[in-house]
Parts: sequence; C-alpha cells; structure tokens
Amino acid sequence: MREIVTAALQLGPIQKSDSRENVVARMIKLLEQAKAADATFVVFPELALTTFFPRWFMEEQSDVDQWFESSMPGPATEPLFACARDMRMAMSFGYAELTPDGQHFNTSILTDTSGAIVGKYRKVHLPGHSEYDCERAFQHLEKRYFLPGDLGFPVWRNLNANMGMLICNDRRWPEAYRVLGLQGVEMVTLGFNTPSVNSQMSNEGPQDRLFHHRLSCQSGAYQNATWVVAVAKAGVEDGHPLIGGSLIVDPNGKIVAETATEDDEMIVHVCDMDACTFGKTTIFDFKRHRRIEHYGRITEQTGAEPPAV
Ligand code: ING
Repeated sequence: MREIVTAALQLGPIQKSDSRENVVARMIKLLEQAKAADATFVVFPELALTTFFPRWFMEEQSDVDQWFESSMPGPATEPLFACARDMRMAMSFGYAELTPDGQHFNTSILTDTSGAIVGKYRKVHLPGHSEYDCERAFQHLEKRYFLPGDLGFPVWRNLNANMGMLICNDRRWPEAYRVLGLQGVEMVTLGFNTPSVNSQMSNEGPQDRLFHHRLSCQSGAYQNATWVVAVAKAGVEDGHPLIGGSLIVDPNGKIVAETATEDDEMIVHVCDMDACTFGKTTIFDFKRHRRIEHYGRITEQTGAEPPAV
C-alpha cells in the first residue's frame, strides 16, 4: 500500500494589517501539529501568506505588488521551508507570484520531503472582474491583478504518487480535473478563499456556498478516481467572511474529513494511493470508455452556442 498521511492545514482569517511573518508563525504551528500527527504531506490554502487582497480595488501598481512574492522561498517564507525540511514533510501552498519579468500569477507550489520545489501551478480559472463594479456588494478583482495561468494542469510524481494542483475557482470546472485525470492523478490539492456570500446574488449564503464547494470537490474526485484535498483560508477578514469547509475526499467521492471551524485548524487522514486503482481500472478506465470523437466542442468552443430558434 502506498499510504500518505496527509494534513489539510486550514488558516483562519488574515487581516490586511497582518504581517507575513505573523502568518508564517501560524503556519509553522500547524506544521508542528501535522508532525505530531505523523503527517508526511501538508496542504495550505490559496494566497496563504496574505489577506485575500483581490477584494480591494487598487490603482497604483505599487499598492498591488506589496501582496506579491518575488522569490520563493523568500525572506518571510524561508523559516517555513526550513521547518518543513527539518520535519521531512512535503507541502503545497498558494501565494501571489511576481515573476522576474513582471508577470503576476495566483500560484501554488509543491515540495518534496527535502523541501525542494518539485512543481508549480498557476491558477487558470480567474473568477470575478477587472474593473471596479459598483453593482457588487464587494469586489472580486482577480482578473485585474492576475494573468491566467500559463503552465497548464501538470501532474508530478512525488512521495511515490501522481500529484496535481488546482486553485479555488478551478475546482468548479470539470475540464481541469479531467486534464489531471488524463495524467493518472491520484491526489489533487487545492487551496481556496471563498466568500461566504455572493456579491451579486443576495439570497446565496454560506450553506449554498459550502454545498457547491463540496459538490465540486466530490465530483472531481469521483469522476477521476483521485483523492482531493481542499484547504480554506476561512473566517472574517476586515469584515469580509470566507467559508471554511476544508476537506479530504477519497477516490470514491466520499468526504473522509472536514474542518469544523473557521480558524487555524488541522484535519488529517491516511490516504492510500492504491485506493484510486479500482476506479481507474473499471468505471473510469478512460482508455476503454471515453469517446473523444464526440468531445470536440470542449476544446474548440469557449462559450455556449444554443440551437437557432
Ligand atoms: N473564490 C471563489 C471560488 O471560486 C467564487 C469565487 C465563489 C466564484 C463562488 C463563483 C462562486 O470559490 C476564488 N478565489 O476563486
């Protein structure tokens, strides 16, 4: 059996005024909890080092760039990498990436147990909008501050398993999971920052958001016979609530662990990678069952084209 003791390390709110150093100290405390639980792999949220800054409208690029990391690890995150390395724990976590040539991405990385970065993913599906929208109860300006990811949906061999990463809104798009599934993915990690209410639909509240979150993760896991580890940044950030609901889903789509709070919280599960095999060799044996000659619209067409009336 290829078992990976996996810890989802949920972060509670990060206020605009919180320093990276303060957040890294919280992350290290969670790492210590994971070590005590014999974890060898930990997953942190999307944009784990700062508040969810795309809720704020900024016009000066210097105001935007303050939320980005121009090196990884950098001065503030080196202690985190050192701690994970000393504990022989692999990790994935999300941050805002500013590349040397000035590009801005919503990024996550994957490390091995030596602390080396073995994989990088840049968020492909950016929700929200790019200009200030006075119709909305609050802003969601990811299309303003980030470029769409340019690395595709890669899968890496790590800890003797096939691992892939998504980020937040990606989990709502089945194509994203399927591209990973077509590479034999056995564990998908994804961090998320999901507002508890819809800025455009007043009657959609936290329970609806949690329902769609669970549905998206469970279907992605089941339909690709893979583990899914989804980890929230949760709680109220400067008056703006984010859902919790960090969870670990098995390759049959069953939630095997879920957080109960909107604070810093760990859930842990022994994930057997060989539990993916049955689904991948029977109901979701892609080679035997898929009929790609009928799927052309999925990559040839972007928007829906209903039949002419
Ligand atoms: N957040 C949200 C998410 O996809 C969202 C945005 C929420 C879009 C609910 C649609 C519906 O979970 C991020 N950061 O993508």
